[in-house]
Amino acid sequence: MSKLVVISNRVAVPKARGVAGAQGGLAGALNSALKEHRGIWFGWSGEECEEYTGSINIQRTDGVTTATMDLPKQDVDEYYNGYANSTLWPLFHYRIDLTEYEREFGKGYERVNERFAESAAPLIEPDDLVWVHDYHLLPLGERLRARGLNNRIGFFLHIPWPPTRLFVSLPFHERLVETMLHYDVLGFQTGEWLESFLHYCRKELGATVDEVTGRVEYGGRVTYAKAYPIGIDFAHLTEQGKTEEAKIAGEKLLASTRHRTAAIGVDRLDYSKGLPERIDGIARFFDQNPERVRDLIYIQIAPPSREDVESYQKIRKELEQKTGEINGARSEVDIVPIRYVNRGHSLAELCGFYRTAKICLVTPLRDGMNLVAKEYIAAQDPEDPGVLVLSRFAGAAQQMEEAVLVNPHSPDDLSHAIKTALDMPLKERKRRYEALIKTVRDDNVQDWTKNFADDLALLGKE
Ligand code: ADQ
Repeated sequence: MSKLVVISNRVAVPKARGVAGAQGGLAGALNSALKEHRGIWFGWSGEECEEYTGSINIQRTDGVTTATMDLPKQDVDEYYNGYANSTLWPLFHYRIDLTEYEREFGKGYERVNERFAESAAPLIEPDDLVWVHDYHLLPLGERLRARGLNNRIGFFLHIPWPPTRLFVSLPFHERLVETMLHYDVLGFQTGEWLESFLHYCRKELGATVDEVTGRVEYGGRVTYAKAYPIGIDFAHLTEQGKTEEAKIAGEKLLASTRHRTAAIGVDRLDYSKGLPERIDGIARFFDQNPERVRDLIYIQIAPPSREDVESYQKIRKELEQKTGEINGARSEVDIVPIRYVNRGHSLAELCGFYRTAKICLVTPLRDGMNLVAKEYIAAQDPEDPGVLVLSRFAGAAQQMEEAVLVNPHSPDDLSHAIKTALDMPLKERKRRYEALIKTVRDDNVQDWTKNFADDLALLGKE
């Protein structure tokens, strides 16, 4: 029987799941996938070594085999902090202003992708399905093919694919996309990102593209590109929401609000998540509705990430400063309107917080999908559900139209959405919840995995 080999930048063993949120939504999704198939998960250990040796460390934890390698500091600087997180991440989130085009980063990225290929290839048997994840490893499929692998190899991009006009600002953009066309299946979060990718292939590469089936023919190879919107592990989250830990967390939050409505935000501390813009929206709400300052308390949970990258240090300072300003201007003896917590929480605790908070603000400026939006809905009490305020620019908005959709750049729009959410009658909250819970429950991560793996096994196989 063929096995599933998952390759991503980092691996996260099941017991570490949800602890710091550092791995983002990817960790939970992949652990579910690997438990179902007889899987191996390969990636960087997160550790630095003196010199690259190519040796791998294999472990078996809770039904999942993980294989990891260490990388030297120069690789981490150029590939991870450099090309992945200072070039591709900002560019793919439409932040050309933050994008760094350093030659050394590009070289480091190619070198490390070659290292991934070298170390992963011996783990792959002829019939295995190989599933590569995310922007760190765009060229890996081509590198594996260069080592003679004829396996079915698929790739899923967790973040947006930028419009062609932005993407062409990347030096050697053709080379990068040409390498991607060595995968058999390319997955995107939404139809919008998929369309941008297909547009690029047709317009810039001159590939033969069938927009309906996603078939792309280029250089004698055929690749299928499709949208596979990622979901959450609904059953697991529901279970966690019923635990004593969740109950205690929810009660603790409720007690601390002193009869005010709690609104919550849960995000990795990242400029794509629209955090300073969100705080501006809350400030605007207080300015426009001074009589309601005592009605609302906002809790922002945002553990730091990628702290070695300068733009991440800046966003942290900016958020702390903005929060401080609002609290300085609006606190009273018994109220601090914004609470900013910068540490990780278990999924059970998050479920407790989600259920207690009557409003959730998910307002990224750009986001591949956004799993927090889905987790919040999944954790609600069906008899008294809270309101999701969701950015139009999150991939999730394409499936979750019954949320209160906002333009995260506009403080007025945010302020208006907060007021709408605060005043929404129970009947309307239930109507929206019932529509939203359907997609969150039915389009879950198990289906996502199955859809991708099924297509990877069969799509376009001649
Ligand atoms: P992320 O950018 O990390 O993921 P998101 O989808 O919101 O964004 O996932 C964040 C995950 O981290 C959620 O599961 C959340 O519960 C968890 N998390 C956040 N803060 C936490 C905290 N303080 N403690 C514990 N857990 C915390 C990337 C893309 C997204 C895409 C996912 C999955 O950027 O667009 O949805 O991958 O494909």
